[in-house]
Amino acid sequence: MNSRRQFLAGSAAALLGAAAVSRVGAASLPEAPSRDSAERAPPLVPSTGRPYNPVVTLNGWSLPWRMNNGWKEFHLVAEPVRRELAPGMTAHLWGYNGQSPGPTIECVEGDKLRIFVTNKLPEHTTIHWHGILLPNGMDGVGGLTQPQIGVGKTYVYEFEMKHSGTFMYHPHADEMVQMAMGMMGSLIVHPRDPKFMPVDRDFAFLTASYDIEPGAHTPKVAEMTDFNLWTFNSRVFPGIDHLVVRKGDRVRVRIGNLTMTNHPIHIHGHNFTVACTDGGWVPKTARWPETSVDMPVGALRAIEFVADNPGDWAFHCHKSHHVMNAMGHDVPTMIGVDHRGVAEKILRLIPDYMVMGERGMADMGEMEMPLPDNTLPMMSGSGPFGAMEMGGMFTVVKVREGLARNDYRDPGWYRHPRGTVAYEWQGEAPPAARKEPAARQPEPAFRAKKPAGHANH
Ligand SMILES: [Cu+2]
Repeated sequence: MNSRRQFLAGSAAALLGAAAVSRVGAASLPEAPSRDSAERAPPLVPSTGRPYNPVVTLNGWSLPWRMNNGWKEFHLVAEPVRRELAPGMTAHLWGYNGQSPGPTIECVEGDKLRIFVTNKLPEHTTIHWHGILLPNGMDGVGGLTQPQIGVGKTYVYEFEMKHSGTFMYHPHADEMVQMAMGMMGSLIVHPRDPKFMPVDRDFAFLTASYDIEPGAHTPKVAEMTDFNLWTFNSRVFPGIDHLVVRKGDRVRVRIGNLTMTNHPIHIHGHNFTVACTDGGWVPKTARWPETSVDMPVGALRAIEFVADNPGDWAFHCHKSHHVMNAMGHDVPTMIGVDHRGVAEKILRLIPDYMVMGERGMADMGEMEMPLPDNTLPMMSGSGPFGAMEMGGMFTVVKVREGLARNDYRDPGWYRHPRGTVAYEWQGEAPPAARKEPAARQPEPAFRAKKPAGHANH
């Protein structure tokens, strides 16, 4: 864990950070803690203000604040950052306080918030507080509700949190560019009564998509549809934190979608209900069981389930091209094509050439194809049974018995009880059950009149 201002997330200092009061006085800017690592910080337990059960931000952290005469003061710095998408690939993005996404802001219903926003980008920006009911002039729409925050300037947003729930923040200035560059963060408002909608573990992340050429670092900001990296909190499998939960825990996962398409997020081994949207809590009588939730663009959903089924459960977007990393996808389907003869000829010209796809594309999960620097294999990651052939929006919910209450450490792979894993049939292969095909009838002659020139039409 690194920082520019000796902010040691994960240490006792980080926990005290929430209580840190400016030494310079009330008129000064609050500290703007910063991180340059994609490592998940432990939940930020509040030591000032109203109590709440903090969230765990996948590959992220929560922003410490200071109390100032009844106001909770945060300081966000919009700036260029470097984000490791997974080991082996770093992107040059724009974000907040050293990372993209920016730190999660956590507060409590009834809190008075004062958020300082300093702009260290090369162009103007604003911040919109998505889903929050607030005075119009605090809504952060550049040109409509406020002037743009110029380069080097600091603006102050002040509003009272009137409702609890699951929200996010992002710019409303040069939006296409600034969101394509990764400017976003989660905004969690805890209920004033900690016994309202309680859960044992509460995770949060945002989806983001990027179009970064293999070997490049900076996303193509004018891309509208053809993204090649699909991320949870600007990380791709196998770089995304696992969700470690204790058997029997009630678990909430808060998801926000800031990509340009929808994501059906799917869990294995459990079913869940949608407990909250960015419009508020869903009454219990209005919930129904699901195993996938379709995440609309520009929306948030908090799903909840009881983790009653021990194991390593896939948790992923169900669009199969969103569980892949960067690849060219104008690839012809080669299944069933024998192109060995061709490959030999090509190999004489291009020594690294690989024949792909004649039996499907699963081989790519294991292939060591030479890649340019700073890119990731299309599918990667290995599990206890071999290559997992995944990328993008894929991670694992690890349900284990007897974990300590605040233990989020990786427990390793699940050890299946004897006799509970799919196994290979060792007996005789059954005889082919197919009947002899009936004698083929001669096909009727097909006559087509082909145009032989342009003379006749
Ligand atoms: Cu998706």
